[in-house]
Formats: sequence, C-alpha cells, structure tokens
Amino acid sequence: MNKLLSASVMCADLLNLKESVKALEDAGVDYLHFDIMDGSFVPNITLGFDLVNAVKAVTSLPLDVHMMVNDPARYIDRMNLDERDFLCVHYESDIHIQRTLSQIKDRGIKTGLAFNPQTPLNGLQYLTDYTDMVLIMTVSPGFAGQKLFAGAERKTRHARQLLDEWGCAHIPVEVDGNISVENGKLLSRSGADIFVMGTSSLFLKDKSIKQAAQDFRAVI
Ligand code: S6P
Ligand code: MG
Repeated sequence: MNKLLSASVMCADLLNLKESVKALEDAGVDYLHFDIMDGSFVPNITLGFDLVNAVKAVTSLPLDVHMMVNDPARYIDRMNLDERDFLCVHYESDIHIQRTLSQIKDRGIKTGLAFNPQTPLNGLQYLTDYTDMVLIMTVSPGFAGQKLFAGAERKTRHARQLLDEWGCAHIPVEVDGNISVENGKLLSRSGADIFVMGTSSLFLKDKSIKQAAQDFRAVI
C-alpha cells in the first residue's frame, strides 16, 4: 500500500490559512487532517464545520476529518464531504457506531474508525464492512505536542496483523499523535500507511513545509 501524508491543519498558521493550504498542496501532502473536538469527548475545542467547508471549497486535496466528539452521528451532514474524503469517528464515542459508520457510507463518504490508546481492537472484527480506514491514536486525543504512548508500536502492528488476518489488507492504518521522523519510520515498519503530521514533523521552525514533507517521505 502507498504511504500517505495527512497534514494536521490545527497545527498550521491559522491566521494565514489560505497560504498554509497552498504550501501544503505545493509540498505534495496527500490529505488535509481536520481535528473536530467538542470539549466533552476530549477536553479541548479546535476546528469547526464552517472552516472544513471553507477549505473544502478551495482545495484540490482530499480531507481527512477526525471527529473527537460524543454522538458524532449528529454532525454527519454539517460538512460538504465527498467520496475522496474520510470522515473518521471514534469507536468510544457512540454506542451505535455501526449505524453511524453505515450512515456515513450511505452518503458516499469514506469512513474511518478511530481507537484511543487503551481501547482494544476486538470490536473492529465485526465492523470491517463499514470501515475504509482504521485510525490508531498514538497519543490520548485532544492536544498537539504530546508524547507517543508506550504501546503505540505494538498496537499499530496488531491492527495491521488483525486486518490482514481478516482479509482486509486493503484497509489502511493511520497513526496520529507525535508522528516525528523517528516515530514515523518505526510505525511505518509496524504497518502504518497514513501519517498525521503536526508539530512533530511538518510545522517546524527551522524547516519549510516542503522540506519537512520530503524528509519524512524519505524514511517511511
Ligand atoms: C490530537 C489530534 C491530532 C493532532 C496532531 C498533532 O488529538 O487528533 O491530529 O493535531 O497529532 O501532531 P503532533 O505532532 O503535535 O502530535
Ligand atoms: Mg487528529
């Protein structure tokens, strides 16, 4: 499977977002990653639906929307997403997650299913028909600039192994949180396919976005 880069928009220069999006397009990233939080599922509030729609209207890049909200089904229709985009919801956020995944698919949008660090992957076995991507959180969600959790490599490897065993080699594994060059290299070898790049690897003081993306691609 191709290795893909997903740029974390919450870590971009938000006062110059149009230029940032242009710089990300020029750098050749594969997705724009949007973190949507509700201050309840995670103790933070970041980007919102209007911003997602505003960027969607001007970019040629597909979007990778990561919903860190309770009962995400309430918000499925708030964004103008299409068949090129991922709408990713958390396994823990909805007791009827199968129905929610199914509703996203019915709208022709690709689904993602996200797991917090401590959440076992067991339930995924019954949801592979509804899941186009699995997101392994490599930090507890809510904030940029955190440290990779100790089980991240084992869990990424496990997710890849399980998906392959279940005949789902086509479903990519995404990793999100402290994806530095070093951690990216490690997690790529463990089977990660999509890498969310934030403050650890893409938005750096001493490097351009283009150079940072290039350096990262070279190791994964
Ligand atoms: C955090 C969110 C992430 C961050 C990204 C930041 O909960 O889901 O997508 O934006 O992880 O990257 P970094 O390199 O600062 O951890
Ligand atoms: Mg995220």
